[in-house]
Amino acid sequence: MRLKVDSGGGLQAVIYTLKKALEVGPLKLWQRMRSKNACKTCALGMGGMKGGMVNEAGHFPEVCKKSLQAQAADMQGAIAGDFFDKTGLSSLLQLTPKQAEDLGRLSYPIMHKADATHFQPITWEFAFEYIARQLKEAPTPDHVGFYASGRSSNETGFLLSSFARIYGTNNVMNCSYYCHQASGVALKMTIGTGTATIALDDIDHCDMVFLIGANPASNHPRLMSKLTDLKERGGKVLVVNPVRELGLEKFRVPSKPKSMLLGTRIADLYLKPLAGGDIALLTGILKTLLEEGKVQMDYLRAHTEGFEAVLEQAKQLSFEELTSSSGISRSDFKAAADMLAAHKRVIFAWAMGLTHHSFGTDNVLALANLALATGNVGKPGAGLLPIRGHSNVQGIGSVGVAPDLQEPVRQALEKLYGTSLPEKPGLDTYALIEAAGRGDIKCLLAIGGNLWGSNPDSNYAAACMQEIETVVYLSTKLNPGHFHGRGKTTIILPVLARDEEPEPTTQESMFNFVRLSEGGSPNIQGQLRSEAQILCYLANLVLGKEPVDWLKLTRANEVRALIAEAIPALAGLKDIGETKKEFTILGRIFHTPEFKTASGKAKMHVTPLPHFSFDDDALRLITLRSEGQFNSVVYEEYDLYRGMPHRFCILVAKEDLQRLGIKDGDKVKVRGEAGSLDNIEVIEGDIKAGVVAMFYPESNVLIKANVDKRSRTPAFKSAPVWIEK
Ligand SMILES: Nc1nc2c(c(=O)[nH]1)N[C@H]1C(S)=C(S)[C@@H](COP(=O)(O)OP(=O)(O)OC[C@H]3O[C@@H](n4cnc5c(=O)[nH]c(N)nc54)[C@H](O)[C@@H]3O)O[C@H]1N2
Ligand SMILES: Nc1nc2c(c(=O)[nH]1)N[C@H]1C(S)=C(S)[C@@H](COP(=O)(O)OP(=O)(O)OC[C@H]3O[C@@H](n4cnc5c(=O)[nH]c(N)nc54)[C@H](O)[C@@H]3O)O[C@H]1N2
Ligand SMILES: [Mo]
Repeated sequence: MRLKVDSGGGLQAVIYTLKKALEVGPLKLWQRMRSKNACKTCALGMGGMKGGMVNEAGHFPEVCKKSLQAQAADMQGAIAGDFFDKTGLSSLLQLTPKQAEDLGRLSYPIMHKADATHFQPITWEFAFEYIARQLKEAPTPDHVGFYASGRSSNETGFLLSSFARIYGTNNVMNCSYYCHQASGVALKMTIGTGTATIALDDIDHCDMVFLIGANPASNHPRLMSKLTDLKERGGKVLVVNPVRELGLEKFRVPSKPKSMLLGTRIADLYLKPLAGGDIALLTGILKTLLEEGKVQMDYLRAHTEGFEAVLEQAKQLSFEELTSSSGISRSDFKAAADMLAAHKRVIFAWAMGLTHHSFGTDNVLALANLALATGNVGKPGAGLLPIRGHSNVQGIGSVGVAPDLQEPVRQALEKLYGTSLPEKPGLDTYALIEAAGRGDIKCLLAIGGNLWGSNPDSNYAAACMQEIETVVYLSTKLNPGHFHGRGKTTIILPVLARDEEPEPTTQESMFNFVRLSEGGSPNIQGQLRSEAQILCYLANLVLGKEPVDWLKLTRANEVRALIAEAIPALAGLKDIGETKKEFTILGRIFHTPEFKTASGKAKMHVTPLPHFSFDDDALRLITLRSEGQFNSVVYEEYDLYRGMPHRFCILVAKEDLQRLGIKDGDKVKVRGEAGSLDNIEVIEGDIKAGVVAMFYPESNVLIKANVDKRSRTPAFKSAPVWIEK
């Protein structure tokens, strides 16, 4: 019998917490959890100057199993000094994500050269000189790429962007291209800004949440306490998700006695569309509202542009087309339309279920159209909320870790540094992989993350990365990407985590709130350095004192002064080190319907229904996160929520099992466009027929990169696969 719990959160989260506390020491863990540092996991935002486990509204305790998981992991011991002598590359290549994570903290720099059987420890001095030489000797600056995951601070992000641009390239990219890029693009097209239109506080004033393509029960647990609050005050939640996610049906919030004991019902209406069926579903709801005369025409006329064409499209498409393309019945369109029309303050929240498609930008545009047609953008307690991933993914974007700098920022940087910056557009993340495959990248500097593991088509990604002369990783711990995504030469540098850094740093939450982290002392003994220090030393070796004294920038205050000068929205960073005054970025939260477009009106865009050209036998694969993982880092192999006992399972609907003549527990081969996986265990689950789900990153070997033209984000959620007995 397989273990499965009856609700999200609850006792299993508490037991896990106690177990982890015992492993690393309850007092030590408590002190770390309460330290004045922004939470390390998702971008919901927690901690900072108000102390750990306190949210933006000052509420305590905000308990989350995930933040404990990340914290306890950073408190593991160090990898032994002779580990790499004893363990060759061939063994390192066999490590699973969990095994790599469980090795513990990296505490000394290591290097691997082509054809060597082993990594070997090196000194920092050697590492700096080696990397600096590679940067100086690259044929052109555009032969170098810089990648950052969303964990680094604003200060590190700004240093990275400045260093790369002064060095001479715009090849500065971050994990956002595989994450919420489509949201940023679509929001900018619609309202002129690329982030949430609401503050955390707005969730306390909404009367309905439209939650689409997201699983906060596992990935943003603290959003669940907001949803239980909403339910307790009589509000409604509509969920759109091809998988019936247990925690979105019933959730137990550990810090709320009643919810913990009885569980809180979350979804009032749960619609299960086909993966990739969201545009049809959203248009179906819009068409229903239109027919019932419930579209907010006065709002559209006063505050939007382009609505006529969007409404016309909804009129023209037939309910038959919308039903077959979404997999949702006309009566469910009506149920959703009625719920929307009955509520005055609706928040539309989404995550990867919308962005991870080759039409991800259209998905978000279609959602924004519905939010506007119901008059829900630009008033308190209502609006658009992209549920962001990494704890500071939004912040590093705000400080310019992106290939395209906004023109005013670019000009400000040129003025600040008194030098001209490169004009040639930089590569996005997937373009970098392709360029590497062509032999056009000589050096890659990656700050955190797992670029290989986050890529579609793992074998192709490995082959491309292995063409790079020198790959440099800055990392707290090891992951399989360090070995599969190695270059001809690979250097891995051990870094301090946010709460171990000697200098205070800042982070930005998904609600545009900037917090200060005070740093702390290292959890382990070793030769760890901060990311910022490493960048400054390297810049100093490569560029000398030009055009700034890079060594002076090891002091975070100095970097913040530069950011404040270059980016007016972040002027509050100037003296945050002294005042400790955390702040909300101005001009992004809309409580009135006046937007940052040229006309001040929101722009609506027609979104065509996607066309899938797979053969009839193809199933649509969703690759997702299990309950016990953070991106490519796996903490627990068992997914208690979905009853999936290990990483190599496929969730299949009953109808599909019958059609394919297979049953729960069978071992099958799953074939995708890029590769196949044998011995995959079939799990019967509550998932839309025609759709199957597997865990990321293991399933990335199956998927060919099919990227959205506008956001350049791969279709991680609607890839064709075939099941073979
Ligand atoms: N514990 C934990 N927290 C995390 C992370 C983690 O790995 N672990 N990752 C962080 C990061 S970087 C991110 S980006 C976020 C990710 O947070 P999510 O976006 O919630 O993560 P996914 O597991 O990718 O799940 C997406 C959800 O979308 C649904 N879905 C898939 N395809 C479709 C579709 O076509 N339509 C609709 N409507 N739904 C669909 C899936 O069934 C799943 O429930 O979480 C962040 N927080
Ligand atoms: N098939 C499929 N692929 C996907 C996704 C999917 O849903 N399906 N999701 C995509 C998404 S949303 C994202 S955001 C990307 C994730 O892409 P990335 O952000 O590149 O990957 P992570 O797995 O978050 O990176 C984890 C690694 O970061 C390092 N690390 C952890 N903490 C720190 C730190 O404090 N400092 C430093 N320097 N390093 C640290 C550790 O080595 C750890 O193993 O993957 C994408 N890929
Ligand atoms: Mo993400």
